[in-house]
Amino acid sequence: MSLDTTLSPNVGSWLQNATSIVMKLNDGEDFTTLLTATNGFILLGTVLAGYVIRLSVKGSQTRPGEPPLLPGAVPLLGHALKFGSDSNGLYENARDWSPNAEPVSLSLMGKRVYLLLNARDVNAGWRAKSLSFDPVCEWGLSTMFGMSVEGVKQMGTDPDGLGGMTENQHAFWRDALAPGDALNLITQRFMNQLDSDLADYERSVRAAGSVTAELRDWTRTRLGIQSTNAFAGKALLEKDPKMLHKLAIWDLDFYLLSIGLPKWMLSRANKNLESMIQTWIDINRTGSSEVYHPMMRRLEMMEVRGASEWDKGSANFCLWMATQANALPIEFWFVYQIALNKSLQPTLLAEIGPAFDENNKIVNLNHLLHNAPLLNSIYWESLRYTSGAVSVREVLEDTVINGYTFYAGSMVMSPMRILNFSKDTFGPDANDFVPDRFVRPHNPEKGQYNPGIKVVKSFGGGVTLCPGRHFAGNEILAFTASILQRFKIELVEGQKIAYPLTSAPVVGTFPADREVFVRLSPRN
Ligand code: HEM
Ligand SMILES: *[C@@H]1O[C@H](CO)[C@@H](O)[C@H](O)[C@H]1NC(C)=O
Ligand SMILES: *[C@@H]1O[C@H](CO)[C@@H](O)[C@H](O)[C@H]1NC(C)=O
Ligand SMILES: CC(=O)N[C@H]1CO[C@H](CO)[C@@H](O)[C@@H]1O
Repeated sequence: MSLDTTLSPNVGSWLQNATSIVMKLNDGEDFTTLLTATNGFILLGTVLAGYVIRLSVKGSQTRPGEPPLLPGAVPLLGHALKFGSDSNGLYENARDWSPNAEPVSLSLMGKRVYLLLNARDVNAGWRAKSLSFDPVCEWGLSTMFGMSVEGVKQMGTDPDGLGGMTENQHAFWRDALAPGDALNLITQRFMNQLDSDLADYERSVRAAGSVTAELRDWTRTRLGIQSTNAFAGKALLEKDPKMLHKLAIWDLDFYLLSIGLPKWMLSRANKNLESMIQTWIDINRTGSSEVYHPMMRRLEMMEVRGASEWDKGSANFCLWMATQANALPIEFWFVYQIALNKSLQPTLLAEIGPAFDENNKIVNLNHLLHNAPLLNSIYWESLRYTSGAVSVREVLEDTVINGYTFYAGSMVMSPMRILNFSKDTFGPDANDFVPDRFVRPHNPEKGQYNPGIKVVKSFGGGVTLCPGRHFAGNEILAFTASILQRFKIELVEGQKIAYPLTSAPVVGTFPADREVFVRLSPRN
């Protein structure tokens, strides 16, 4: 057993210690005071400092068969400085350094992390039973979603023979959101909201002549309301109309929560989180039966396991977050790219027209999914271009992948963006946003690649492959087509082009590096 696993038995503590130091160094504050301000074993004084230095020496040596260590690890912190300030940049360094994108070792505060950088290794990682997502999930529930440690333990028990709830959630959500009746149900709930909301909204735009809006806020609100109502029923936003705004704050805070800063430094983040959990508890108390029934089913399973009301509220918050966290920024990028390239709109309008009736209500969603090739291409290109998703696993037993040994107690990270930007796969324009990438001919001799959408890994893979991807496609294509059908969308003149802010810590999708203002006016 290696020293580092004994010291930091779970993901929480290593990330906590690694990144809290990094963040503070970035703030330019005094190193020693900062160290003492953090919790976990890094509450050092001088005694533990020696211990940590020993660890980092260990961290900078590889064990037999381990992937080679990325150069540039500094004493004590390893690669943590770069990891904390620009993890995506660190993955790119590793990819550029490693011949054939073979696995690379990192040292983060003495903790070993393996990066998987090519599609074959990533797939092997997803298949390996000895690499587990469950400890990562359990850690996340208590650090970022406010569940009690007791509650997380209760989730792991099995009084009803359905298995631990961290383990069984993958199959549960896969089934609850699977194409067929399950998907139709939640899609219908969404579509019912969408048409009436956009009809109301169109009336207000007509009354005003046109509306100018910051696009990220706008998509967050308009799509966020519809999809939140679809999952929670209207009760949630009626109880607290600021919920979506609070979720946007959580998006900024989750990273601080995850690195385990001391409570006093996190009062805004905790207050915000607690108030969202409380709202989920409150709407349940009123006996609202509008909540999407699989979410209620999860609460019943928690009830059998003895979970508190608080922990059930936290579980619902977590699931709701998953429904919003990526879909909303993807919607932003989708609309932005359409507004940016004016030549796309005529083709798009011709494609989507047959899906609507004379009141601009969608009567044929299938048409949008299957007969609108450019619209679908831009959707998948948005997913590819803005994804910051990283598949994370903990090594439970020593595991061999691609001839390298991954030691128990270490972490494995597979950054999807590295695959998504591979020039081998996507060709010389892999780094550009190409709207028709997935409809153009595949013509490698001319430098034009169309590898098809299956290689876009923005929904992750393995047991944690996003179960919401079918619904996400439905809601995002329906919403985007509806606003194109109803409104002319123009960028306010004189703005610089926005790019993904790849240094931002994200749940899965990078935000834009600037605000974007658009003007909407009714068509015809
Ligand atoms: C475009 C929008 C979306 C993107 C890009 C996205 C992406 C992802 C990614 C990358 C993961 C983790 C995969 C991994 O660790 O390997 C994930 C997990 C998950 N997503 Fe999505 N997602 C989206 C929309 C949604 C929606 C709309 C829902 C709900 C209907 C949803 C529900 C979930 C759930 C429940 C999980 C956890 C799965 C598990 O651990 O088994 N997602 N998603
Ligand atoms: C919500 O209501 C359901 C059904 O009435 C109940 O089983 C569950 O314990 C409640 N959850 C919370 C968080 O109070
Ligand atoms: C707009 O999109 C078309 C179709 O993909 C592409 O050929 C063209 O280069 C794009 N224009 C700009 C300015 O990106
Ligand atoms: C460098 C790299 O990993 N390229 C891969 C990108 O994704 C495709 C499909 O998943 C693979 O075939 C490439 O090898």
